[in-house]
Amino acid sequence: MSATSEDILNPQSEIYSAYANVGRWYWGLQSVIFSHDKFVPLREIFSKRPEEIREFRDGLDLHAAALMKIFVNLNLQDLLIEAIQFYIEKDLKLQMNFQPLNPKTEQNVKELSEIGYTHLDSISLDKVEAMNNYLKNLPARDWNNNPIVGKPTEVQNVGGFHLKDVIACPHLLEIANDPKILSVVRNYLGAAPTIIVASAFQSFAGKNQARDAQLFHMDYDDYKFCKLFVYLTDVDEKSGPHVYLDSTHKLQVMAQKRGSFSKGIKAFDEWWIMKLRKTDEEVKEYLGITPTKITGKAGSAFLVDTRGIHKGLLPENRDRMICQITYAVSPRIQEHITLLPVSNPVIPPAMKNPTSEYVSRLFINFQK
Ligand SMILES: O=C(O)CCC(=O)C(=O)O
Ligand SMILES: [Fe+2]
Repeated sequence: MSATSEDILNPQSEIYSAYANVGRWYWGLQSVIFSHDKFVPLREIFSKRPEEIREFRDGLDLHAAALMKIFVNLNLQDLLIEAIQFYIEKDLKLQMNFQPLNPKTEQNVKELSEIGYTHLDSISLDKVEAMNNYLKNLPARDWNNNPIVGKPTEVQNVGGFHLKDVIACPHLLEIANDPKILSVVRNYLGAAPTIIVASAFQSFAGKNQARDAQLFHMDYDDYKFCKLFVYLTDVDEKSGPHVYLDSTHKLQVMAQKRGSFSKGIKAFDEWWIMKLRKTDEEVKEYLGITPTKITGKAGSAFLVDTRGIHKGLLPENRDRMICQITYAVSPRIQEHITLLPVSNPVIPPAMKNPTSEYVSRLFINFQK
């Protein structure tokens, strides 16, 4: 259920605080863009003066309109991310503390940059079990918010959970704030990340047709973003692995494919840009890339830049349970929720630090 505007504007509600912070954030970024010559090239796209950002919606609208323009221009993308990091460090003056890279995490960043995904240390089985035990007692929901756990509908192969339940899942936000993972993400994105999505979903086996995100597609969650996936069930080739087309998150790689496509650039764009879902045959014809299936035991964790072409394969023999966290550079808040109090037992004391406070501010109320 969505909140009313009175809820959002009521200072007593937690929803107010998340949205008010997002409004202030957008206002602050505009101030940076308008007060430093270095960021002049961004003003054509981020054209509103700070005083025109009166509430979070003004910021969200401005950024929604800017997304595709920044997406296709790597110079502007880098400059925007620099402005965001400048804003966080120099204006917000947040004392965040991301772990320095070590050889392993440096390799993670390199793989994300070059291939588009990277494997992380597995989550321990006791944590996975606690997460599964928690989730299996909750109703999954379909796109209309109706509970469907264990009984997939005719037209839907995947069931998700309510966001308010997902954020209270044992270990999930703790894993999402793991200092090693945050260090990889921070270094990959180029700015301190904001978690904008926390989700858990079950893909049902035995359906006869792949649907929605089970077909190849790209995500457009933010200017730069990546997703953490954690398998909560064993995933082999037949139980719904995440499937990725290596390096398709790189504009340079796609530009090269586009330029050399036998049927021309126009045909390529109609497929790459305009067609939401892409078939396996098309992938072969347009890109000639063999898909990588990411398999792994329950507890396997990996980061993916899902700006590249990907899907979750329809499971044949066993349901797949997975959870997913999206890290972005801007606070593209997606759903009205009551924030989880930081005093909730699923939040370990070590998370009460300025880094997690920034990263998780759309989901956790650090004042409560
Ligand atoms: O289910 C999967 O493996 C991928 C789902 C997906 O497309 C996404 O989370 O962006
Ligand atoms: Fe996706």
